[in-house]
Amino acid sequence: MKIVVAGGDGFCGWPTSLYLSNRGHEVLILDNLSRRNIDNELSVESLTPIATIENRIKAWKEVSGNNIRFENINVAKEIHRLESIISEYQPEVIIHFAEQRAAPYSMKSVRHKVYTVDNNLNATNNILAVVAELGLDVHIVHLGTMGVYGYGTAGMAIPEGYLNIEIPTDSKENVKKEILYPANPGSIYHMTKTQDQLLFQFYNKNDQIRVTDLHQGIVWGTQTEETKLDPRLINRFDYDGDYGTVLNRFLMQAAIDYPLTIHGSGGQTRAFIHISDTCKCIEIAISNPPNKGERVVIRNQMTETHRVRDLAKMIADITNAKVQYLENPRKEADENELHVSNDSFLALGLSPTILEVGLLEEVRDIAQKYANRCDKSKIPCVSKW
Ligand code: USQ
Repeated sequence: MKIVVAGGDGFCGWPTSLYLSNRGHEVLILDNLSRRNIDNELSVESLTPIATIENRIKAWKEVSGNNIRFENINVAKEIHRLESIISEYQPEVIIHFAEQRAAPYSMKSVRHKVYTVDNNLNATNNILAVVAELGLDVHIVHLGTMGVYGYGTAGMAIPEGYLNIEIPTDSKENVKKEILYPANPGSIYHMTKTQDQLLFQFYNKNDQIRVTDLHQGIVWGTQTEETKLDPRLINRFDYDGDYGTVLNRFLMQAAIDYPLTIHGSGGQTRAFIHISDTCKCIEIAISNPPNKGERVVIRNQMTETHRVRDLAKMIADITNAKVQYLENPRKEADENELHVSNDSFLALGLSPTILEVGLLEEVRDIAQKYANRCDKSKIPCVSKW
């Protein structure tokens, strides 16, 4: 298939691009390298040394014989260029990763809030508007987040996007309706993904655009089968207080003898998925598109749930790391239950990478190997809300 990967230089976008290219798809990456620029802004670097996008693509050609095309474009701003690229390329699928993805970064200041809203919503709207304008029958696959739901429980597993409700009417008869599961974002970043859902609903209704929205949990791990093939293909690993996510941060902290940074009581329960499973889920989503006229398909892209303090214990048990309980910099529930339905990917054949199995390899092959590149001053979470 001809596939556009918007945001194909990022943590999820790069391994997904390689995975799809390896399976015979024709891949065009659209990216303005914003993640690399934000690293410069924050004076941090990926723990793993990542090659330039040009060298990544060159290495991939050498290793696999496959071409990946790259266009340096800001899809949130360059609407006319986006339209001409899509019109010329005629993709069958557009995978949309082109959003600012860190909650702490989105909450740093007014400027960061404005940037995140501006970038994320315009990127989504531009892609949808261009596909509608060109009248192409493209399947748009979007990386959303579990955070659109909040992390509470209403005594049921969080469904895959939709909730069946009954509304008492004026005539006393109950009317059955299906609505989007109520949004409950915890940061400006998560808020943009809840707004994305409405953009998808609108364009789906108005222009019959086929959309799959993937509500992904926290990704852990670094490498996939493809990124392991050459050092220049290595994926990024964020450990800093803004972009590092909890499990990868703990793994790196354990590798450098830095007490694991648990926010609050560590009773926060979150959903997790390994980066290899992200790629598999995207492939499954592409192979199972909605039909023309069908409502937006929403799938929960996660494989396990864990409490933060249990993760810390799991890592401490295998590495002898110490833990520290810090004042929580975020406004979030100290303790929560989380029960999520992920039936759709399991039914379509996903066989999850189990956390307990992959952790040790991750500590040994990534965190310990590149520990000398860590700048400890960048570990604390300084963004507070
Ligand atoms: N946390 C700690 N210690 C740390 C870092 C985080 O206890 O050193 C806690 C946080 O307070 C929070 C939880 O771990 O309770 C998760 O934080 P996180 O930074 O790993 O994840 P989050 O901010 O939720 O965002 C990440 C990705 C985002 C994705 C989201 C999926 O950055 O792109 O959408 O995970 S989800 O969390 O399911 O909404």
